[in-house]
Amino acid sequence: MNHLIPPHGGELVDLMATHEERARLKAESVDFPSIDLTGQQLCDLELLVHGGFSPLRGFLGRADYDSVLEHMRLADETVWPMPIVLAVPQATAEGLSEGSRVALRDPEGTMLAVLEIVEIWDRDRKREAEAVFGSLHEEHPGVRATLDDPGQVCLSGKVTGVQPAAHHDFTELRYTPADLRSEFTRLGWRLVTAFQTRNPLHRAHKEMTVRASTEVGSHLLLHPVVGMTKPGDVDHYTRVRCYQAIAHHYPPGLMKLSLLNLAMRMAGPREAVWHALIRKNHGCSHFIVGRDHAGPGSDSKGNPFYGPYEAQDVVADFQDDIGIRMIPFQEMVYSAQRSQYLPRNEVAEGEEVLSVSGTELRRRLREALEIPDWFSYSDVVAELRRAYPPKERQGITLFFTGLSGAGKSTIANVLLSKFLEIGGRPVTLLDGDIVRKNLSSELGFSREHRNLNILRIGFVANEITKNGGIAICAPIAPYAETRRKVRELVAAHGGFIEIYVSTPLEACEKRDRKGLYAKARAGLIKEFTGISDPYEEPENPEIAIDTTDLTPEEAAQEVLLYLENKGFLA
Ligand code: PPS
Repeated sequence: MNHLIPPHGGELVDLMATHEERARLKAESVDFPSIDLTGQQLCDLELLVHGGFSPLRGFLGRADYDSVLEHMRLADETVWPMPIVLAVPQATAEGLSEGSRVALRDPEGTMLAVLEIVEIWDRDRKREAEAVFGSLHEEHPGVRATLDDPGQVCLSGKVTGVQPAAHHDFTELRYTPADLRSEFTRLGWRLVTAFQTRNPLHRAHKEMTVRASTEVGSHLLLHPVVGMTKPGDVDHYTRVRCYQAIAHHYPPGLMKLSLLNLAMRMAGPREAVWHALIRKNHGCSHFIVGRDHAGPGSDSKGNPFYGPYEAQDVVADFQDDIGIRMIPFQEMVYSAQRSQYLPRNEVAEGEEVLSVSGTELRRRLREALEIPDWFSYSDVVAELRRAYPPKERQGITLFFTGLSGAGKSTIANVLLSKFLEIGGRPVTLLDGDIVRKNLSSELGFSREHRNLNILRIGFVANEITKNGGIAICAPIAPYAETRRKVRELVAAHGGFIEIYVSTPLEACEKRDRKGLYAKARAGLIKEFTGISDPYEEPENPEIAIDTTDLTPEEAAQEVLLYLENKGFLA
């Protein structure tokens, strides 16, 4: 069958303006209204302009949109499964009219393209989510993103590229569809199997991709997504370093690595069809579809959003129309007995197979535990260890909360000295008073201002934690919701330890070191926490300390013992 597939196939759309057109559009654009593109729109635009989304020549109009939602085809019956729309908030759409032109800009304000608006129409996000994801389950990341998207009004029409999107990382690995096609011709690669991924690759993937390409007698394109993937995935910088490491373990001359700036939707089977089409546009003849392709896994009850091989069934129905051959693949597992990988359906009954899940891998990285040789290559693991250091080298935020006079600043200052003595990590103290003097001097004590103050502290603490430092924060932070937001932000990048200094109001008031309680009681200070303003007690702090009968040294030791116990101190 292979000889039936035209090499590096199909017509390729190129929406980039010529040099002269570009100069003209730039001059004319002073009168154009502008749209600042979202992350997803930036990715979509890049693929539209370079033909990764061929045959599309712009953002979808209503008739194509309806047809795509309905049966994965454009209105003219061409296969196209994903609604590629330029959806903007109502307020942005006001003042725009059909027949006018708009400048599409990146976050730095550079005009990347011009859209000639042919149609302005309203999208139905609920219907769209249901059609694209086959679900309205709010835990599905794609469903949530669609329903929460502020873009309601769609602008469709002809797109003209003015400036290629700026990428400053791994530039040598970013091939456009035209680049890849001519590269394959130059190399003499007639058949090319593409492999899509959003994860670091290990031995199982290498075995699968080599087997798949060998099966059909093709070369191999490793085509990882570096645009937008599932929230929580390994960042693409780390992944690409891992791909570069694993590249050395492929047979020489078999594989090429190229990065794809795609914004994934996590739409499972429908997305698999889209991926296949995109790879055909990049000059590939074959496409591997494995287990749960482009699926977001399972919901919190453990129910998978898609069947493990559902994507294969759908791609099978469309592959002839698209003009690419699917190579369906089972999950690869390791047989200890045979010391080799094999597809799960080739495992003999009773044969023991080994595997390491993503969660287990992260646990081992976090705790600096062994990662077996049969699972991955040492250079890939070394890259992952650099990105996921063990707890003793991770950044930490110590977030104190409690009433004024509870002892937050005193303990925080003792800890500052202790950490400086221990050394190894940079330490920053973000005490309530310090922050109010330097970061939040214009803020008062209304609920709104307190929340803003805490979110600023959270932002700085997150930056420090991300970069491996220790942030000691000691505000009152009276509101649970804001504390939760800060936790959510920081916990993604390192340790977040909430320390509730639970010293009761009576003890704080008795101390009244700053004389503020007396003033508050006398009505001279308004909105004073505990007296005339609320304090919401933390329900699940990592540590709670009542300093009524503790010395600052004793209180600080409780925190240090906790950190030691959790592995944060070497
Ligand atoms: S908050 O609620 O987290 O934004 O407060 P924070 O930034 O920690 O500021 C608290 C310190 O400001 C002094 N102060 C007040 N506290 C509470 N309520 C009112 N109305 C108020 N006015 C001034 C007080 O000294 C707090 O310091 P600490 O270190 O907590 O005693």
